[in-house]
Amino acid sequence: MSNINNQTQDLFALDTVQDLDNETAATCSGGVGFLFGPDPDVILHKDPNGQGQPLGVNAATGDGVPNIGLINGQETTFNDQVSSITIKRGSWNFFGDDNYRGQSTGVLAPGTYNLGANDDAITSAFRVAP
Ligand SMILES: [Ca+2]
Repeated sequence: MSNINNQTQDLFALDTVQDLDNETAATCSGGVGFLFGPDPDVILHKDPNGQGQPLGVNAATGDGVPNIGLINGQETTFNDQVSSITIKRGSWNFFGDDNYRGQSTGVLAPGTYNLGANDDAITSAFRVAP
């Protein structure tokens, strides 16, 4: 009888783990970057000057999002559509191809940037420094 009760409690513990928010889950899994978090480190915008549809990005230093057009196997509408970037935390580099390849913006500190030559080209984002 007590064994059955213990098993029930373990199942509830698993449910609690699944309820962790994305940021906590990312931290637990080694800091994998993610999109759509509630407190983004970076906001990608579809229009210049921090305007247009936003996409929140989070990642630990030394990590990033290898393809902003794909998250959990689902397509977003942001690949090659970003025109400005607001960095709230950290120093970041943005790349024209997936997996941090191709033409890059160079390392950017917190602030809002219009992408200019990289307009509608960004595909991946990497956090270089805290
Ligand atoms: Ca691209």
